[in-house]
Amino acid sequence: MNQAQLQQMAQVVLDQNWNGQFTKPAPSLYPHQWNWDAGFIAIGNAYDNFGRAMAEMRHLFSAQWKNGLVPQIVFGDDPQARYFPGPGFWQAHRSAQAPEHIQTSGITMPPVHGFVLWKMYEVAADKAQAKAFLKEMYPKVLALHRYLYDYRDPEEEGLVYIRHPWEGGTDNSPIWDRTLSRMQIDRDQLPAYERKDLQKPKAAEHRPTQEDYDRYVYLVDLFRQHDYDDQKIYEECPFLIQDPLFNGILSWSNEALIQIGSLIGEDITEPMQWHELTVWSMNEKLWDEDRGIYNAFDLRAGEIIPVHTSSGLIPLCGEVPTQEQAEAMLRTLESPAFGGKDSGILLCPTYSMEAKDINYKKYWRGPVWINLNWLLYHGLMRYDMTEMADRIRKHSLELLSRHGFYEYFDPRRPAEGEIGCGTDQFSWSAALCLDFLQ
Ligand code: 2M8
Repeated sequence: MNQAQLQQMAQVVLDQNWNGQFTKPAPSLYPHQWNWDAGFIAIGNAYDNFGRAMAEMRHLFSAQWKNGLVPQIVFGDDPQARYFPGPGFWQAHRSAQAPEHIQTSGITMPPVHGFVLWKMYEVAADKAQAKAFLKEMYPKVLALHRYLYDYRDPEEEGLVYIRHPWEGGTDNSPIWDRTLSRMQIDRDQLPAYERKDLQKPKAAEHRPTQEDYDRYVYLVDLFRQHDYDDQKIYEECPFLIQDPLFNGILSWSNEALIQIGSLIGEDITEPMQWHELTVWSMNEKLWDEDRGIYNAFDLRAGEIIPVHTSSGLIPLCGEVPTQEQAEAMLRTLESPAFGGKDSGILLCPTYSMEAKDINYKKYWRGPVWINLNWLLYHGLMRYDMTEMADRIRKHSLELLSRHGFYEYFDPRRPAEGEIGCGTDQFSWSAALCLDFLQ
């Protein structure tokens, strides 16, 4: 398939998943609007459909909570949509902070919006229109970051915690295993629920387990019992993790807020302070000198989580590491753990291949994801590591053009069984393909 054909097919996926108000991540598995998906999708649309990219972001932020939180899911009103947990389970209206006019979940997601807006501005054909859009959005993104630093960084370290695996975006990442396994769940006490994500034949094999879902549900139940009060949740929640992917993305967006604020003549004192502190703290607390990667930290247990997933390489995109640290990260990427040097593996597996429990087909426990490849690509480019960056871009395009716009991919060559996994017609795979093709 040539580039023009691939581009056209990616556009078709985005057109088909657009419902007039927002883009569904996938037609049946994810029928509402998701937070970081919306950001990646807006980047893809910014080239040829800037109006739709703006509408996507406006729809997401129309559901921003009064305290600044931007929800993980904004629910659409399609009566056919089948997804668990839906708005009735979340009961976000228990919080006085939730918006009244639209239904949302009660947690957030990686804060991609700052760099998404900056990227949209960079590629915009009509700079005056894009600048006006930045003016409109800047205070909203600033309010989101303020929420994160005010409510999710209790020790004022500059490191934001997530309180649910869904907030991290990497739902069943091995990073969460130990913390989740410490949670003793009494199934009789758990609210009754029915998963809707197991329709496809391989879904049970590829998606998170029942034990995972019990814990996801337990946490949502805890949040709603506390009416989504951040302080009470902080006191009681068994899952409080400072994740390098989340904080790396936050750093990139802090930096973008500084750029946007300077361009539109706003006060940038806050993002400058946030940026400096977060970068410093990530290097002080999360950097693993021996292994050339960033770790996560379990705030509840008070310990480092020394589990190596590609999340620990994402801080490259926010220019968190020094040049020297970045070189160590490149060596990590080239090592047998991530297979970056001619190992026949298509980059980049999401979990260290040296881990005994890597599973190349199981969601966030091994497969390649296009959004993480895209973040890594940009991170490597910032350090002029063009060879590895190009390899990641080429591998991404190879997977997409040969196998289609799947949700995630088995990186092995030859792979056993199917290479494209999860849902097809996946919006961010299509959107970031468009960006990779520019
Ligand atoms: C996946 O997560 C949702 C819950 O948020 C799910 O499994 O139902 C993750 O891959 C997440 O990162 C993504 O934003 C979402 C929609 O694509 O699906």
